[in-house]
Amino acid sequence: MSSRRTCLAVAAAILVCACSRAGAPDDFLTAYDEEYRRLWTDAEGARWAANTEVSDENSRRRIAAEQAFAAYTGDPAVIERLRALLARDDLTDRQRRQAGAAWRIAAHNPGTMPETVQRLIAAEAAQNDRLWGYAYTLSLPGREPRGVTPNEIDALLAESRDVAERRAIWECAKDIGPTLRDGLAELRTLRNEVARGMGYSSFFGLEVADYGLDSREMMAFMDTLLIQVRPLYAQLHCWARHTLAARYGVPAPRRIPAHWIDNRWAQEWPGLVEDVDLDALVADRSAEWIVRQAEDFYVSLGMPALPATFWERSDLYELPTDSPRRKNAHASAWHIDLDQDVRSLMNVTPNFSWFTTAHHELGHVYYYLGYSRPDVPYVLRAGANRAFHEGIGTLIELASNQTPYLRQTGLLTADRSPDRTQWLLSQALMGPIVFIPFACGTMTHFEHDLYEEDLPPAEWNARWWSYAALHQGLEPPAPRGPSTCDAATKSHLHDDPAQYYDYALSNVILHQLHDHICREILQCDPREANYYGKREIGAYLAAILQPGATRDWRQLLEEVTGEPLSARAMLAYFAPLQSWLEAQNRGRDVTFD
Ligand code: X8Z
Ligand code: ZN
Repeated sequence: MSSRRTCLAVAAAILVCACSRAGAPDDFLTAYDEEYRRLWTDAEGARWAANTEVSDENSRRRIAAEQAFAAYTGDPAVIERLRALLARDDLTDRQRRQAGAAWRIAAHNPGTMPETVQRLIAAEAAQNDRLWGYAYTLSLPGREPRGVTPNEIDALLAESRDVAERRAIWECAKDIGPTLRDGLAELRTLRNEVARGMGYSSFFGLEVADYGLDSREMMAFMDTLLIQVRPLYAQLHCWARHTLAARYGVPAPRRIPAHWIDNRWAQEWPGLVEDVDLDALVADRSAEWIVRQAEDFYVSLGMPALPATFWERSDLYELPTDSPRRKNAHASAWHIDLDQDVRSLMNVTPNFSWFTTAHHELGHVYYYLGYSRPDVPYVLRAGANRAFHEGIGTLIELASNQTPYLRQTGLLTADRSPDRTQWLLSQALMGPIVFIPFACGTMTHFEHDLYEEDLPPAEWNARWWSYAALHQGLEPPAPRGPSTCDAATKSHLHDDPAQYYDYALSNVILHQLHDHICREILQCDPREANYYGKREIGAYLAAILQPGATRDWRQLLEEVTGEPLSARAMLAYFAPLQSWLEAQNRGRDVTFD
């Protein structure tokens, strides 16, 4: 390890000497880009191995590769060179973006505080193993405890109509929380130390800086979105708590008990619309069919078939229950070599959630392939911003949820014609109207306080539930004891930290794109769109994907949608639900706070 570190330091010194003469930013940026790509490929490959097979050996390799990556990208000499570059006023826009991206990479692992960075890398790897090595044990009332996978937990919540049983399943899903608390506290301290050492308000501020915003500006936008969505959310919440209370034969409570909802965090509310049984649509298909069908969607838009290596190297399906291998249970997409080595890690089983998730993940993969072109430097092979990256996949998720497409795939048979309002209701419950209170409210406010306020672990659970009550109108099945740590059950806090607002913003952006596509290309009602086979849509999307991070995201957004960042299109999409819900809720108090 140390010899590699020395070699890299020497290489960095040569780079700095060779490039410190005036007028040579390109020499430095080109040399940086090559080295960045080489070290990224090693680190990403090692992270892939550690996520597809949790083991001490994979963890050790990951730490070594990440330390090598950090040693170069955060080398004090590289940081100085970047600082000097960014102070110049003669850089081209491209050079400034390259240097800015390299600066933010350095800010995550600055060699100016090597011990903190080393501890952070080791702590991240250890937390990953705790998170994905965890084995859930379910103790249902009157039955023997047994091991369950996250997919099984989700399936049980989707099926059970017994409230006591649901509570046991929900509590089983939360048992992992306390095992992650100390690790998260350590990560928070180290992440903040690094970010503050580089001049950011906190680690939250460092992550937000990718958007050209500070923490306060991001939180102000989150609060605006919450206010905009609230009138429809309040109606939806009121309708849902009455519908669920009737299902469980009890009076409607003011807040929804979390174990009544099929999703472990109530970030989406499936299974509530009797007319729209989405899981039944894919129940007789195979997991393989689901992923192939998602690829077929993109190919129909004129995008290339996925590289053969995607199918050879990805890890797409759930492991058998008795498998000794432990892998990451969450869906993700990977750009291993910043070129054609693209992969996805999923646990697909035939249900509608994995059907949409497969479309979502391939969105990331097609974004990777879109900007992997010679004129996009490696360091700018990223989304216009992170929300764009999430938005493309979620746009295609929305497109895959439209009835004309589902008819075309044969999933929705000719004898079934779901009511349009019920379909839209289901989309609101599974999409942004329910998601934004979780994403902008509970998650982002909690992570903001975690980092910006250094919230002590003893206060985490109370803060988490106070946000869940305020924004989602949610409460735990019973008061949570001092040993619980429910926020820590959300994997993003550990391995995708201080970035959850990406998903909220992606919903806003994707609706802007969808609105534009429906108006300008398909000329159709946005709720009745069929993208399938429309190459013009593929060309429109390719123009967004191909520049990667070489363009300013605000300019790009205005150029491709005709408007700045705005929830207008998203709210217009769901507007027809407002009067229907108001009629359903007549005479009920829709407030929950
Ligand atoms: O984490 C994800 C993606 C990762 S690429 C599957 N999502 C968030 C979540 O699951 O919490 C998508 C929507 C929100
Ligand atoms: Zn995603």
